[in-house]
Amino acid sequence: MRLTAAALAISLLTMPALAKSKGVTVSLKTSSGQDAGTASFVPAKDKLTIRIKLKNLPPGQHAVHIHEHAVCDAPDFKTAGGHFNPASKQHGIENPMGHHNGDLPQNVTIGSNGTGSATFHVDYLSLDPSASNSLFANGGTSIMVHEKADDMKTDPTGNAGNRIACGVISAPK
Ligand SMILES: [Cu+2]
Ligand SMILES: [Zn+2]
Repeated sequence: MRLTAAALAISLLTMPALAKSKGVTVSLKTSSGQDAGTASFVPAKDKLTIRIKLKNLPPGQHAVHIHEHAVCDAPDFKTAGGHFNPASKQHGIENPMGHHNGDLPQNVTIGSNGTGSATFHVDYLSLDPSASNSLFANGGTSIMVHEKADDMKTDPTGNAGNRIACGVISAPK
């Protein structure tokens, strides 16, 4: 009896708490279906911490964005739609008319071994399912890596070129 009650208490406590406090981790795939690493999204006070650990990508600087649909159809990933933009702004952290909620403050650098990582702390994205800036809004969003760097100001794409890796972000079930 005691064991059963304890197990029930643990499952009741951990299941909703997991989604709320620990966030989500998603996997990315390249255009050819290779593993491109992971992105984790963890709430921290009034901010969201985004950590990306990428692999199997070409060396250099690459834009990373949150796109508006939770769909990553290879090879071009166009089904992910444009940048996540619930506030109807223009593209770019350095654009006076910006920025999209899906814009991140830095590019990621991929080294000669094809791997790279970055951490972002942003106050304009959340995991709160009832918020308009939630990554889970309207069925979810996606995280995208591009072939080129984001210039942080050119609307609507930052001149970042083709989409080379994508991961679906959806609420934990
Ligand atoms: Cu993008
Ligand atoms: Zn944008």
